[in-house]
Amino acid sequence: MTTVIKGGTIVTADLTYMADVKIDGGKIVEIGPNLSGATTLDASGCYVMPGGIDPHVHLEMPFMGTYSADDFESGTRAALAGGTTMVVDFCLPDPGQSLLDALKRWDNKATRATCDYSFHMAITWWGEQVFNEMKAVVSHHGINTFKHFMAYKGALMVNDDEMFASFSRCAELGALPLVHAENGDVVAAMQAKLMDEGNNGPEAHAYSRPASVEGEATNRAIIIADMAGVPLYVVHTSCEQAHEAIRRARQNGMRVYGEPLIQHLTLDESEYFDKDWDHSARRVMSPPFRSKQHQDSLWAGLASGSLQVVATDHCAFTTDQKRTGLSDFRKIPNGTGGLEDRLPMLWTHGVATGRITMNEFVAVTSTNIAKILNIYPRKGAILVGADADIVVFDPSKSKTISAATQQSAIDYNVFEGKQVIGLPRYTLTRGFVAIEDGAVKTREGHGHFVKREPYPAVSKALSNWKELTAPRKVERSGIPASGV
Ligand code: DUC
Ligand code: ZN
Ligand code: ZN
Ligand code: ZN
Repeated sequence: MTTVIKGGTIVTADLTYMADVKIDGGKIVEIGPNLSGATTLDASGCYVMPGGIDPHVHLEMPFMGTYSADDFESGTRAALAGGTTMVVDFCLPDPGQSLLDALKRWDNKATRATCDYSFHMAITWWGEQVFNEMKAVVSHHGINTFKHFMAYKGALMVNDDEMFASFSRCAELGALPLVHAENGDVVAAMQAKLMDEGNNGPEAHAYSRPASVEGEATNRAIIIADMAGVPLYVVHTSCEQAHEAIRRARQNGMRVYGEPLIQHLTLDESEYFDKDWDHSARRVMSPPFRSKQHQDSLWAGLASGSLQVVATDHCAFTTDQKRTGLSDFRKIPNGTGGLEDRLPMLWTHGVATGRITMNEFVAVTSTNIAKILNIYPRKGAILVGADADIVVFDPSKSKTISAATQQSAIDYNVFEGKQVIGLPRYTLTRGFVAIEDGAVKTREGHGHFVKREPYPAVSKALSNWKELTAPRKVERSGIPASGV
Protein backbone atom coordinates (compact mmCIF):
# COMPACT_ATOMS: atom_id res chain seq x y z
CA MET A 1 0.00 0.00 0.00
CA THR A 2 1.65 3.20 -1.16
CA THR A 3 0.97 6.64 0.27
CA VAL A 4 1.89 9.89 -1.43
CA ILE A 5 2.30 13.21 0.36
CA LYS A 6 1.34 15.63 -2.38
CA GLY A 7 1.76 19.31 -3.10
CA GLY A 8 3.93 20.27 -0.14
CA THR A 9 7.27 22.00 0.25
CA ILE A 10 9.98 19.71 1.57
CA VAL A 11 12.12 21.35 4.25
CA THR A 12 15.26 19.56 5.38
CA ALA A 13 18.25 20.75 7.39
CA ASP A 14 19.79 22.14 4.21
CA LEU A 15 17.20 22.34 1.41
CA THR A 16 13.75 23.80 0.72
CA TYR A 17 11.99 22.62 -2.47
CA MET A 18 8.65 21.49 -3.82
CA ALA A 19 8.19 17.75 -4.38
CA ASP A 20 5.89 14.85 -3.55
CA VAL A 21 7.01 12.02 -1.27
CA LYS A 22 6.04 8.40 -1.92
CA ILE A 23 6.01 5.90 0.93
CA ASP A 24 5.88 2.12 0.85
CA GLY A 25 6.54 -0.42 3.59
CA GLY A 26 7.18 2.34 6.12
CA LYS A 27 10.03 3.82 4.07
CA ILE A 28 10.41 6.74 1.67
CA VAL A 29 10.70 5.14 -1.79
CA GLU A 30 10.54 8.12 -4.14
CA ILE A 31 10.76 11.94 -4.05
CA GLY A 32 9.78 13.99 -7.10
CA PRO A 33 7.04 15.77 -9.02
CA ASN A 34 3.62 14.30 -9.88
CA LEU A 35 3.81 11.07 -7.88
CA SER A 36 0.75 8.91 -7.28
CA GLY A 37 -0.11 6.11 -4.88
CA ALA A 38 -3.02 4.23 -3.31
CA THR A 39 -3.55 6.94 -0.68
CA THR A 40 -2.92 10.67 -1.10
CA LEU A 41 -2.27 13.11 1.72
CA ASP A 42 -2.80 16.73 0.73
CA ALA A 43 0.18 18.83 1.82
CA SER A 44 -0.64 22.00 -0.08
CA GLY A 45 0.39 25.06 1.91
CA CYS A 46 2.42 22.82 4.25
CA TYR A 47 6.06 22.03 4.97
CA VAL A 48 7.03 18.37 4.75
CA MET A 49 9.77 17.82 7.32
CA PRO A 50 11.52 14.92 9.05
CA GLY A 51 9.49 14.11 12.18
CA GLY A 52 10.91 15.56 15.37
CA ILE A 53 13.27 13.45 17.48
CA ASP A 54 13.23 14.22 21.19
CA PRO A 55 16.55 12.97 22.55
CA HIS A 56 15.62 13.58 26.18
CA VAL A 57 12.46 12.23 27.83
CA HIS A 58 11.59 10.41 31.07
CA LEU A 59 8.48 8.25 30.69
CA GLU A 60 7.19 6.31 33.73
CA MET A 61 10.46 7.17 35.40
CA PRO A 62 10.98 6.12 39.03
CA PHE A 63 12.14 9.39 40.61
CA MET A 64 11.95 11.21 43.96
CA GLY A 65 9.67 8.60 45.52
CA THR A 66 7.18 8.43 42.66
CA TYR A 67 6.90 7.78 38.91
CA SER A 68 6.64 10.41 36.19
CA ALA A 69 3.01 10.45 35.09
CA ASP A 70 3.32 9.98 31.32
CA ASP A 71 4.10 6.42 30.35
CA PHE A 72 5.30 5.19 26.96
CA GLU A 73 1.75 5.20 25.62
CA SER A 74 0.59 8.69 26.65
CA GLY A 75 4.08 10.17 26.24
CA THR A 76 4.57 8.97 22.68
CA ARG A 77 0.95 9.87 21.83
CA ALA A 78 1.72 13.43 22.99
CA ALA A 79 4.90 13.33 20.92
CA LEU A 80 3.09 12.34 17.72
CA ALA A 81 0.33 14.90 18.30
CA GLY A 82 3.05 17.55 18.28
CA GLY A 83 4.96 16.23 15.26
CA THR A 84 7.65 14.26 17.12
CA THR A 85 8.14 10.74 15.76
CA MET A 86 10.92 9.34 17.94
CA VAL A 87 11.89 9.71 21.60
CA VAL A 88 14.97 8.68 23.56
CA ASP A 89 14.33 7.73 27.18
CA PHE A 90 16.83 7.13 29.99
CA CYS A 91 17.27 3.64 31.45
CA LEU A 92 18.10 4.17 35.14
CA PRO A 93 19.60 1.24 37.04
CA ASP A 94 19.15 1.46 40.81
CA PRO A 95 22.51 1.90 42.55
CA GLY A 96 24.06 -1.58 42.64
CA GLN A 97 21.67 -2.95 40.02
CA SER A 98 22.84 -4.69 36.84
CA LEU A 99 22.54 -2.46 33.77
CA LEU A 100 21.11 -5.40 31.83
CA ASP A 101 18.42 -6.07 34.44
CA ALA A 102 17.42 -2.40 34.35
CA LEU A 103 17.24 -2.60 30.57
CA LYS A 104 14.74 -5.47 30.82
CA ARG A 105 12.46 -3.22 32.89
CA TRP A 106 12.72 -0.45 30.31
CA ASP A 107 12.19 -2.85 27.38
CA ASN A 108 9.03 -3.99 29.11
CA LYS A 109 7.61 -0.52 29.75
CA ALA A 110 8.36 0.62 26.22
CA THR A 111 6.35 -2.13 24.48
CA ARG A 112 3.40 0.30 24.67
CA ALA A 113 5.11 3.05 22.65
CA THR A 114 3.17 4.46 19.70
CA CYS A 115 6.29 5.78 17.93
CA ASP A 116 9.87 4.57 17.63
CA TYR A 117 12.17 4.98 20.59
CA SER A 118 15.64 4.33 21.93
CA PHE A 119 17.34 4.49 25.31
CA HIS A 120 20.34 6.16 26.86
CA MET A 121 21.86 4.08 29.67
CA ALA A 122 22.50 5.96 32.93
CA ILE A 123 25.63 5.26 34.97
CA THR A 124 24.24 5.63 38.49
CA TRP A 125 27.03 3.73 40.27
CA TRP A 126 30.48 2.41 39.39
CA GLY A 127 32.23 -0.94 39.70
CA GLU A 128 33.69 -3.81 37.71
CA GLN A 129 30.23 -5.08 36.84
CA VAL A 130 29.24 -1.74 35.31
CA PHE A 131 32.53 -1.55 33.41
CA ASN A 132 31.90 -5.02 31.95
CA GLU A 133 28.21 -4.58 31.23
CA MET A 134 28.79 -1.32 29.34
CA LYS A 135 30.28 -3.42 26.54
CA ALA A 136 27.15 -5.59 26.24
CA VAL A 137 24.94 -2.49 26.35
CA VAL A 138 26.78 -1.10 23.31
CA SER A 139 27.41 -4.23 21.29
CA HIS A 140 24.33 -6.37 22.03
CA HIS A 141 21.69 -3.81 22.93
CA GLY A 142 22.33 -1.04 20.43
CA ILE A 143 22.79 1.75 22.99
CA ASN A 144 25.72 4.06 22.26
CA THR A 145 25.13 6.79 24.87
CA PHE A 146 25.72 6.82 28.65
CA LYS A 147 24.21 9.45 30.95
CA HIS A 148 25.92 10.80 34.08
CA PHE A 149 24.16 12.86 36.75
CA MET A 150 26.50 15.35 38.43
CA ALA A 151 23.59 16.34 40.71
CA TYR A 152 21.00 14.48 42.87
CA LYS A 153 23.49 13.75 45.63
CA GLY A 154 22.75 10.54 47.52
CA ALA A 155 20.60 9.23 44.65
CA LEU A 156 21.71 9.32 41.02
CA MET A 157 24.87 11.42 41.36
CA VAL A 158 28.30 10.13 40.31
CA ASN A 159 31.61 11.65 41.39
CA ASP A 160 34.49 12.88 39.23
CA ASP A 161 36.52 9.67 39.59
CA GLU A 162 33.51 7.60 38.50
CA MET A 163 32.84 9.94 35.58
CA PHE A 164 36.45 9.77 34.44
CA ALA A 165 36.39 5.96 34.58
CA SER A 166 33.08 5.79 32.72
CA PHE A 167 34.07 8.40 30.11
CA SER A 168 37.30 6.46 29.46
CA ARG A 169 35.26 3.30 29.00
CA CYS A 170 32.99 5.20 26.56
CA ALA A 171 36.09 6.19 24.57
CA GLU A 172 37.11 2.51 24.30
CA LEU A 173 33.63 1.41 23.24
CA GLY A 174 32.90 4.19 20.74
CA ALA A 175 30.08 5.51 22.94
CA LEU A 176 29.12 9.10 23.74
CA PRO A 177 28.82 10.25 27.38
CA LEU A 178 26.00 12.60 28.37
CA VAL A 179 25.98 14.77 31.49
CA HIS A 180 23.40 16.48 33.65
CA ALA A 181 25.76 19.25 34.67
CA GLU A 182 25.06 20.85 38.05
CA ASN A 183 27.42 20.75 41.03
CA GLY A 184 25.44 18.35 43.25
CA ASP A 185 27.52 18.95 46.39
CA VAL A 186 26.99 22.72 46.25
CA VAL A 187 23.28 22.31 45.43
CA ALA A 188 22.79 20.00 48.44
CA ALA A 189 24.57 22.48 50.75
CA MET A 190 22.55 25.41 49.37
CA GLN A 191 19.30 23.48 49.80
CA ALA A 192 20.07 22.72 53.47
CA LYS A 193 21.00 26.37 54.13
CA LEU A 194 17.82 27.69 52.51
CA MET A 195 15.66 25.28 54.52
CA ASP A 196 17.46 26.28 57.76
CA GLU A 197 16.67 29.91 56.96
CA GLY A 198 12.98 29.09 56.51
CA ASN A 199 12.99 29.24 52.70
CA ASN A 200 10.90 26.16 51.94
CA GLY A 201 8.88 27.32 48.89
CA PRO A 202 9.40 26.44 45.21
CA GLU A 203 11.35 29.69 44.60
CA ALA A 204 14.07 28.25 46.87
CA HIS A 205 14.53 25.49 44.30
CA ALA A 206 15.75 28.16 41.88
CA TYR A 207 17.91 29.89 44.54
CA SER A 208 19.64 26.57 45.28
CA ARG A 209 20.66 26.00 41.63
CA PRO A 210 22.10 29.24 40.23
CA ALA A 211 23.63 29.42 36.75
CA SER A 212 27.18 29.40 38.14
CA VAL A 213 26.59 25.93 39.60
CA GLU A 214 25.65 24.68 36.14
CA GLY A 215 28.54 26.53 34.48
CA GLU A 216 31.09 25.02 36.85
CA ALA A 217 29.82 21.46 36.33
CA THR A 218 29.65 21.87 32.54
CA ASN A 219 33.22 23.08 32.46
CA ARG A 220 34.34 20.24 34.75
CA ALA A 221 32.60 17.61 32.62
CA ILE A 222 34.23 19.03 29.49
CA ILE A 223 37.68 18.82 31.04
CA ILE A 224 37.07 15.26 32.25
CA ALA A 225 35.86 14.30 28.74
CA ASP A 226 38.93 15.90 27.20
CA MET A 227 41.22 13.99 29.57
CA ALA A 228 39.39 10.78 28.63
CA GLY A 229 39.61 11.61 24.92
CA VAL A 230 35.87 11.39 24.26
CA PRO A 231 33.24 13.80 22.92
CA LEU A 232 30.55 15.03 25.30
CA TYR A 233 26.82 15.81 25.12
CA VAL A 234 25.56 18.26 27.74
CA VAL A 235 21.83 17.84 28.39
CA HIS A 236 19.50 20.74 29.24
CA THR A 237 21.99 23.57 28.75
CA SER A 238 20.11 26.45 30.35
CA CYS A 239 22.51 29.35 30.92
CA GLU A 240 25.26 31.49 29.44
CA GLN A 241 27.94 30.05 31.75
CA ALA A 242 27.32 26.50 30.47
CA HIS A 243 26.98 27.71 26.89
CA GLU A 244 30.24 29.65 27.21
CA ALA A 245 32.08 26.52 28.38
CA ILE A 246 30.67 24.58 25.40
CA ARG A 247 31.61 27.34 22.93
CA ARG A 248 35.15 27.47 24.26
CA ALA A 249 35.58 23.69 24.06
CA ARG A 250 34.30 23.63 20.48
CA GLN A 251 36.71 26.41 19.51
CA ASN A 252 39.48 24.26 20.95
CA GLY A 253 38.52 21.41 18.64
CA MET A 254 36.44 19.27 20.99
CA ARG A 255 33.20 17.67 19.93
CA VAL A 256 30.94 19.02 22.66
CA TYR A 257 27.20 19.27 22.07
CA GLY A 258 24.69 21.45 23.95
CA GLU A 259 20.97 20.79 24.28
CA PRO A 260 18.71 23.68 25.32
CA LEU A 261 15.13 22.75 26.24
CA ILE A 262 12.09 24.46 24.73
CA GLN A 263 11.03 25.35 28.29
CA HIS A 264 14.28 27.24 29.02
CA LEU A 265 14.04 29.05 25.67
CA THR A 266 10.50 30.33 26.30
CA LEU A 267 9.80 30.46 30.06
CA ASP A 268 11.82 32.49 32.56
CA GLU A 269 12.49 32.68 36.29
CA SER A 270 9.49 34.94 36.94
CA GLU A 271 7.47 31.69 36.97
CA TYR A 272 8.83 31.09 40.49
CA PHE A 273 8.05 34.49 42.00
CA ASP A 274 4.76 36.20 42.91
CA LYS A 275 2.76 33.22 41.70
CA ASP A 276 0.69 30.77 43.69
CA TRP A 277 2.39 27.68 45.10
CA ASP A 278 0.96 25.24 42.55
CA HIS A 279 1.93 27.46 39.61
CA SER A 280 5.56 27.65 40.73
CA ALA A 281 5.86 24.03 41.90
CA ARG A 282 4.54 22.77 38.57
CA ARG A 283 7.51 24.52 36.97
CA VAL A 284 10.12 23.14 39.34
CA MET A 285 12.68 21.35 37.22
CA SER A 286 16.45 21.07 37.17
CA PRO A 287 18.05 23.24 36.00
CA PRO A 288 15.41 25.87 36.88
CA PHE A 289 14.16 28.55 34.51
CA ARG A 290 16.59 31.46 34.09
CA SER A 291 16.54 35.18 33.30
CA LYS A 292 15.94 36.70 29.85
CA GLN A 293 19.70 37.22 29.36
CA HIS A 294 20.30 33.49 29.59
CA GLN A 295 17.47 32.87 27.14
CA ASP A 296 19.09 35.27 24.66
CA SER A 297 22.34 33.33 24.98
CA LEU A 298 20.57 30.04 24.16
CA TRP A 299 18.83 31.51 21.11
CA ALA A 300 22.13 32.92 19.90
CA GLY A 301 23.71 29.48 20.30
CA LEU A 302 21.04 27.85 18.15
CA ALA A 303 21.43 30.47 15.43
CA SER A 304 25.22 30.33 15.40
CA GLY A 305 25.56 26.56 15.80
CA SER A 306 27.33 26.53 19.16
CA LEU A 307 24.21 24.73 20.51
CA GLN A 308 22.86 21.97 18.29
CA VAL A 309 19.68 20.47 19.69
CA VAL A 310 16.33 21.46 21.22
CA ALA A 311 14.78 18.84 23.55
CA THR A 312 12.15 18.75 26.32
CA ASP A 313 13.43 16.59 29.23
CA HIS A 314 9.73 15.65 29.34
CA CYS A 315 9.25 14.41 32.92
CA ALA A 316 5.66 15.22 33.86
CA PHE A 317 4.21 15.09 37.37
CA THR A 318 0.62 15.82 38.40
CA THR A 319 -0.27 18.63 40.80
CA ASP A 320 -0.87 16.03 43.53
CA GLN A 321 2.60 14.62 42.98
CA LYS A 322 4.10 18.12 43.12
CA ARG A 323 2.31 18.75 46.46
CA THR A 324 4.51 16.11 48.13
CA GLY A 325 6.86 19.05 48.58
CA LEU A 326 4.36 21.48 50.15
CA SER A 327 6.52 22.16 53.20
CA ASP A 328 9.92 21.30 51.70
CA PHE A 329 10.87 22.33 48.16
CA ARG A 330 13.47 19.53 48.07
CA LYS A 331 10.61 17.01 47.89
CA ILE A 332 8.83 18.59 44.89
CA PRO A 333 9.38 16.06 42.08
CA ASN A 334 11.63 17.79 39.52
CA GLY A 335 10.29 17.90 36.01
CA THR A 336 8.03 19.53 33.44
CA GLY A 337 6.26 18.41 30.27
CA GLY A 338 6.69 19.65 26.72
CA LEU A 339 6.64 16.72 24.27
CA GLU A 340 3.50 17.85 22.46
CA ASP A 341 4.49 21.52 22.40
CA ARG A 342 8.19 21.49 21.43
CA LEU A 343 7.76 21.89 17.68
CA PRO A 344 4.88 24.43 17.71
CA MET A 345 6.56 26.50 20.46
CA LEU A 346 9.93 26.50 18.67
CA TRP A 347 8.28 27.39 15.37
CA THR A 348 6.32 30.22 16.99
CA HIS A 349 9.18 31.68 19.03
CA GLY A 350 12.03 30.74 16.68
CA VAL A 351 10.99 30.59 13.03
CA ALA A 352 8.03 33.00 13.10
CA THR A 353 10.11 35.61 14.94
CA GLY A 354 13.10 35.20 12.58
CA ARG A 355 15.47 33.96 15.29
CA ILE A 356 16.15 30.73 13.39
CA THR A 357 15.43 29.61 9.82
CA MET A 358 13.13 26.76 8.83
CA ASN A 359 16.17 24.67 7.93
CA GLU A 360 17.76 25.37 11.31
CA PHE A 361 14.45 24.36 12.89
CA VAL A 362 14.69 20.94 11.17
CA ALA A 363 18.34 20.63 12.15
CA VAL A 364 17.82 21.28 15.87
CA THR A 365 14.60 19.28 16.25
CA SER A 366 15.59 16.27 14.16
CA THR A 367 18.58 16.03 11.81
CA ASN A 368 21.37 17.12 14.17
CA ILE A 369 19.97 14.76 16.79
CA ALA A 370 19.91 11.82 14.37
CA LYS A 371 23.51 12.56 13.42
CA ILE A 372 24.72 12.89 17.01
CA LEU A 373 22.94 9.67 18.02
CA ASN A 374 24.25 7.85 14.91
CA ILE A 375 20.87 6.98 13.37
CA TYR A 376 21.11 9.34 10.36
CA PRO A 377 19.83 9.01 7.64
CA ARG A 378 17.44 6.25 8.74
CA LYS A 379 15.93 8.94 10.99
CA GLY A 380 16.05 12.73 10.67
CA ALA A 381 15.99 12.76 6.84
CA ILE A 382 13.63 13.13 3.90
CA LEU A 383 15.61 10.85 1.61
CA VAL A 384 14.86 7.69 -0.37
CA GLY A 385 15.48 4.76 1.98
CA ALA A 386 14.82 6.71 5.19
CA ASP A 387 12.02 5.69 7.58
CA ALA A 388 8.82 7.55 6.72
CA ASP A 389 8.78 9.45 10.03
CA ILE A 390 7.38 12.69 8.68
CA VAL A 391 5.51 15.73 9.91
CA VAL A 392 3.37 17.65 7.43
CA PHE A 393 3.47 20.99 9.16
CA ASP A 394 0.85 23.66 8.50
CA PRO A 395 2.29 27.12 9.26
CA SER A 396 -1.13 28.75 9.09
CA LYS A 397 -2.77 26.60 11.74
CA SER A 398 -2.88 28.01 15.27
CA LYS A 399 -4.16 27.13 18.72
CA THR A 400 -4.01 28.13 22.35
CA ILE A 401 -2.13 25.55 24.40
CA SER A 402 -4.31 24.09 27.13
CA ALA A 403 -4.24 21.11 29.48
CA ALA A 404 -7.89 20.57 28.55
CA THR A 405 -6.94 19.42 25.04
CA GLN A 406 -3.47 17.91 25.52
CA GLN A 407 -2.48 14.24 25.24
CA SER A 408 -0.25 14.22 28.33
CA ALA A 409 -1.74 12.53 31.40
CA ILE A 410 -1.13 15.48 33.75
CA ASP A 411 -3.69 18.06 34.85
CA TYR A 412 -1.90 21.25 33.70
CA ASN A 413 0.49 22.51 31.05
CA VAL A 414 3.43 24.81 31.74
CA PHE A 415 2.62 26.64 28.46
CA GLU A 416 -1.09 27.05 29.35
CA GLY A 417 -2.68 29.98 27.48
CA LYS A 418 0.19 30.42 25.04
CA GLN A 419 -0.82 30.98 21.44
CA VAL A 420 1.13 28.91 18.88
CA ILE A 421 1.20 29.18 15.11
CA GLY A 422 2.34 26.15 13.14
CA LEU A 423 0.87 22.72 13.88
CA PRO A 424 1.01 19.26 12.30
CA ARG A 425 -1.60 18.52 9.64
CA TYR A 426 -0.34 14.94 9.52
CA THR A 427 2.22 13.05 11.57
CA LEU A 428 3.44 9.78 10.09
CA THR A 429 5.33 7.15 12.03
CA ARG A 430 7.00 4.71 9.62
CA GLY A 431 4.34 5.56 7.07
CA PHE A 432 1.36 5.14 9.40
CA VAL A 433 -0.76 8.29 9.71
CA ALA A 434 -1.04 8.67 13.49
CA ILE A 435 -2.26 12.28 13.55
CA GLU A 436 -4.64 13.71 10.95
CA ASP A 437 -5.90 17.27 11.34
CA GLY A 438 -5.93 17.05 15.12
CA ALA A 439 -7.53 13.58 15.16
CA VAL A 440 -5.41 11.11 17.13
CA LYS A 441 -5.16 7.65 15.53
CA THR A 442 -2.09 6.34 17.33
CA ARG A 443 -1.62 2.60 17.78
CA GLU A 444 -0.29 1.32 21.08
CA GLY A 445 2.73 -0.92 20.46
CA HIS A 446 3.42 0.43 16.96
CA GLY A 447 6.75 1.87 18.17
CA HIS A 448 9.94 -0.14 17.68
CA PHE A 449 13.24 0.06 19.50
CA VAL A 450 15.86 1.73 17.29
CA LYS A 451 19.35 0.26 17.67
CA ARG A 452 22.20 2.74 17.57
CA GLU A 453 25.67 1.55 16.55
CA PRO A 454 28.84 2.79 18.23
CA TYR A 455 30.74 5.50 16.36
CA PRO A 456 34.19 4.83 15.00
CA ALA A 457 34.81 8.60 15.13
CA VAL A 458 34.26 8.79 18.86
CA SER A 459 37.23 6.76 19.97
CA LYS A 460 39.45 8.79 17.67
CA ALA A 461 38.28 12.06 19.18
CA LEU A 462 40.91 14.71 19.55
CA SER A 463 42.02 15.18 23.11
CA ASN A 464 43.77 18.46 23.72
CA TRP A 465 45.38 16.95 26.75
CA LYS A 466 46.79 13.96 24.86
CA GLU A 467 47.99 16.18 22.04
CA LEU A 468 49.86 18.52 24.31
CA THR A 469 51.22 16.42 27.13
CA ALA A 470 51.00 12.73 26.28
CA PRO A 471 53.02 10.98 28.98
CA ARG A 472 56.44 9.77 27.90
CA LYS A 473 59.28 8.30 29.82
CA VAL A 474 62.02 10.89 30.38
CA GLU A 475 65.63 9.63 30.60
CA ARG A 476 67.61 11.86 32.95
CA SER A 477 71.20 11.97 34.01
CA GLY A 478 72.52 13.81 37.01
CA ILE A 479 69.72 12.85 39.40
CA PRO A 480 70.62 14.34 42.83
CA ALA A 481 71.38 11.90 45.62
CA SER A 482 68.48 11.49 48.06
CA GLY A 483 68.51 13.59 51.16
CA VAL A 484 69.37 17.26 51.36
N1 DUC B 1 15.60 17.25 35.77
C1 DUC B 1 14.29 17.31 35.91
O1 DUC B 1 13.77 18.40 36.07
N2 DUC B 1 13.59 16.17 35.89
C2 DUC B 1 14.14 14.91 35.61
C3 DUC B 1 15.56 14.81 35.83
C4 DUC B 1 16.27 16.10 35.72
O2 DUC B 1 17.46 16.12 35.61
ZN1 ZN C 1 17.26 -5.48 25.26
ZN1 ZN D 1 18.83 16.21 34.05
ZN1 ZN E 1 16.37 14.51 32.10
